[in-house]
Amino acid sequence: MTHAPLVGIIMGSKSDLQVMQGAADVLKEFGISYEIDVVSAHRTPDKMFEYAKNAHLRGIRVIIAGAGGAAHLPGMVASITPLPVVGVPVKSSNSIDGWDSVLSILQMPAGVPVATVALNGAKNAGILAAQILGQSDPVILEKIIAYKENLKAAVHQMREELKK
Ligand code: RP5
Repeated sequence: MTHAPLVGIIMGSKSDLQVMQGAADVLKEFGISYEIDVVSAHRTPDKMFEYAKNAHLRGIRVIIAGAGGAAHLPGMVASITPLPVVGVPVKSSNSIDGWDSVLSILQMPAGVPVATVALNGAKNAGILAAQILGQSDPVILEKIIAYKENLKAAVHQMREELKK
């Protein structure tokens, strides 16, 4: 992406990339600039603090944060940044079916929201970030409207195929 990034995608480990790539792919599809980085709440807390403290000053408008296990990254980033944070619970291999990741990200205290998507739901995180940006950018909004039209058309197609 050539423009200054509007969305910051961060994850607790490079092992989360396979899932988090889903958010990047959607943003690319919508033509939205993003940056992507590994920021660990537990292993690089200073970097996490610095990232969350400065992201809005660098022009980032939405943060998508993914992590697995004791997934504190999205919540801790949300506690520092004024930006909306979309949290992606990543099912890490040693997890208890991913519930650890889901609950760590979902169960935030009142006052510090994280918009939590489904387990491994990075694609929806990308769409949600686009929708947030679309509220102040008519070009992105049009793309989201077209995207939803395509979803509808795909279901119509399914119905037609069933009739055959
Ligand atoms: C979390 O622990 C990461 O977000 C990742 O989902 C999980 C495993 O990390 P690695 O051991 O693969 O670095 O911090």
